[in-house]
Amino acid sequence: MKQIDVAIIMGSQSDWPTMKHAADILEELQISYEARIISAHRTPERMYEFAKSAKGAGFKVIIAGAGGAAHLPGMTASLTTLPVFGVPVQSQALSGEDSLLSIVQMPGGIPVGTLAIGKAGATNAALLAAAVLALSDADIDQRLTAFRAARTDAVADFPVDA
Ligand code: RP5
Repeated sequence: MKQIDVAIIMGSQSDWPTMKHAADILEELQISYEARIISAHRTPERMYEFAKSAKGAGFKVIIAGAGGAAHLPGMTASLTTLPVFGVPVQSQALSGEDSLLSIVQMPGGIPVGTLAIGKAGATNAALLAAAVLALSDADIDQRLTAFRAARTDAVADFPVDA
């Protein structure tokens, strides 16, 4: 069975438009991933099963997105030693500040690498996952380096009128 490097998990189907930005980056960098809906409060047993078996299944990094009282990244991190990157999804009630604080304020001992709210966070979670994988994969390192160089090349020296 082919090993999949990154698991993208999210609390709800409604998180997918945000988390798809992580998937898009991983596809661009030709990094294998699997995206799943896993809710800490609606499907806690699915979360437990996934997190306990993720390392054995060959995943190397977990990207976890959730909104509101966003327990998923922290609970997942408590059940595995794989690196977990948390993406605060923008909530309707509090614009994602609730998600951010829920994910970022982990007590010392169980780390969740927390990204920005929304699209930027999902994008950067994928780039961080790529950076982790690039440490032991020269092909990914090359593609990530080229990705970054393209962003640099895209910046003009001088502004122009729109
Ligand atoms: C969280 O509740 C999810 O991560 C989602 O961001 C939020 C709202 O979920 P839905 O009510 O849209 O399913 O568990």
